[in-house]
Amino acid sequence: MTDASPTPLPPPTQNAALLAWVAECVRLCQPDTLHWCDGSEDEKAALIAGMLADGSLHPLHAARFPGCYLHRSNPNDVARVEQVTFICSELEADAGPTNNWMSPADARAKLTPLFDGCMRGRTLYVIPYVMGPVGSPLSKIGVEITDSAYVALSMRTMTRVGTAALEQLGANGEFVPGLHSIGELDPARRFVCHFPDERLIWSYGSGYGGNALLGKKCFALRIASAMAQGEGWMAEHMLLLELTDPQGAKTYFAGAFPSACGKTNLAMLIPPPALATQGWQVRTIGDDIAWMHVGTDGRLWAINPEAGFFGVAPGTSHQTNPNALATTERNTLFTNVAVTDDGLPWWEGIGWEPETNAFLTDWKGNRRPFSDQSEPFAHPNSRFTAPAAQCPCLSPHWEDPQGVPISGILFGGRRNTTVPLVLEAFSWQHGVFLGATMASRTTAAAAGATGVLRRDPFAMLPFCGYHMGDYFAHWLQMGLRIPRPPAVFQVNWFRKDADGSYLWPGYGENLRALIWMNERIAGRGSAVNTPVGLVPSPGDLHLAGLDVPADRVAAALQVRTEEWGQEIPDIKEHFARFGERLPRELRGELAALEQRLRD
Ligand code: O2Y
Ligand code: MN
Repeated sequence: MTDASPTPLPPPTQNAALLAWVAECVRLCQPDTLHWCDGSEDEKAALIAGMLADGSLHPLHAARFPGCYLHRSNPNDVARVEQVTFICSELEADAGPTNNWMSPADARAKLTPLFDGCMRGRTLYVIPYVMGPVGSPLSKIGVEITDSAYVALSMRTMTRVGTAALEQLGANGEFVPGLHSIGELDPARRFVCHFPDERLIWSYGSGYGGNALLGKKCFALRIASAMAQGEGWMAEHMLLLELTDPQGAKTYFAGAFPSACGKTNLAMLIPPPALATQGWQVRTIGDDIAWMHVGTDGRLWAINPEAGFFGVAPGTSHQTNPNALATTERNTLFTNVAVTDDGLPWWEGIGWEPETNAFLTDWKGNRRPFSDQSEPFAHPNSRFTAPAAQCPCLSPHWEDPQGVPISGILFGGRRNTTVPLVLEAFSWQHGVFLGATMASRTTAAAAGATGVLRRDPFAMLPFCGYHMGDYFAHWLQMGLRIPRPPAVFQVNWFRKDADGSYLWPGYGENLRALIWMNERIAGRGSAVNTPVGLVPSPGDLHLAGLDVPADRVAAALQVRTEEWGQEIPDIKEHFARFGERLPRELRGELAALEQRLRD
């Protein structure tokens, strides 16, 4: 429904709180036109037509990529911006040492003048959306107001938008409001502010991904994590996958990995032929975010709150992730990839090369010969926004309203050394210690230096909406509330030998670690008790058909106490940041680890 005053149409909801907030935003932002998104196909066609006309969308090869388009973001706006992402709790202490903090009053004082009149000459889109399966008791409603048609189009893929959301909201339901404007796309006037006490989001000055699609990192992680702490559930930066064994038994895993560590690849894993023949299967539930609640049966049940994938394009190929590639063959919005002269999307690591005399248009819109390799053609953080429903390996249970029961939780990261391929925690509390001390080498997913080792507890460093020490305590508390808790594992697909070569081939072969975890969960698999956890010996892994020398498998699994010893000072420094709010149980786990290493 589009409304250009002075002939207002009746709004499509009776929800007084929503109507009041929309009116307040209209007064503040002063758009020329107001559009309530209904989620219809006509609306999608109109958004696309408008963006093609204004040049913010480019058609791709219609026969090879039906319904697919390319968008180029401003070159100064290509990733999440952690340095201008704020948690605006009343007390600075409640945002904790890992978040930027601004007082709610200061945030309002800073951002109100930016929003004031910012939508003059623009359309204000009201996007009601559901995070989670429509009608699920675990799903939640958000409403994003934005002046970006790109955001309105992307939200349709990443969430369930429109009438269904307003129906679920009803006249009195609660929603998380998020106000967004691209503003002038000036990095100096860019802010992503979260008000956890009010459950409100204000984002100004960026049109890119997680800064602008407010349902994703802002709501489903930062605001939801604060809600979950108060309400006794968990909002986590986790993939969800379904493992089916040759007998047809299904086991569900959740996995936390820092940004761009292969979460999407693991969620869409293709078993190696020897294991596929035996009947092993992996199906996807989600690739980025999990909301988890304790069920009446005492298990932890998880939903994927999202409806699409916002995946990293570079490196995605038929070799690395054929399922992701197949998902993006239609109805997909590509952002900041390159394009061939005949309209094919292209990126580094896509698995095929254009002719050497071919020309490509790079992510900045510059056409140059492919032989000019002076800089990447696709931005390293270029993305595809694709509907989950198109994923060939999607689990039929991905939208089950009650979620799926989680039997195993994985914590992973990019570690060249120290962390073995897989280990099992001794207990839930030890698992929380493993999550709290996770570390990984940084990638291009967020602005900032890449290749630096940083502690990223639970892969939530950029996404925890409150004090990280309290978040650790929440995890410990949840352990007491889950009568049948999942087993916890740490994994590392990225360990290297002394020459810098990966010891483990990764990708589909990671299924072998999953199978061992499955065996442990079932009470069958054996393990060696080491100071850092329960580790399989090479003979405990299902290695049929694996083309890796035995000594390299052994090296991938090795626990070297001297390397772990070197971790201790770094973990102490990391823990020191949380001061009094570091749960004493974690201090105890650290002391116990030191003792075991000494023994
Ligand atoms: O949200 C962005 O702007 C890019 S980063 C991203 C995108 C999809 C899923 N996860 C992430 C992440 O940084 O964790
Ligand atoms: Mn992510």
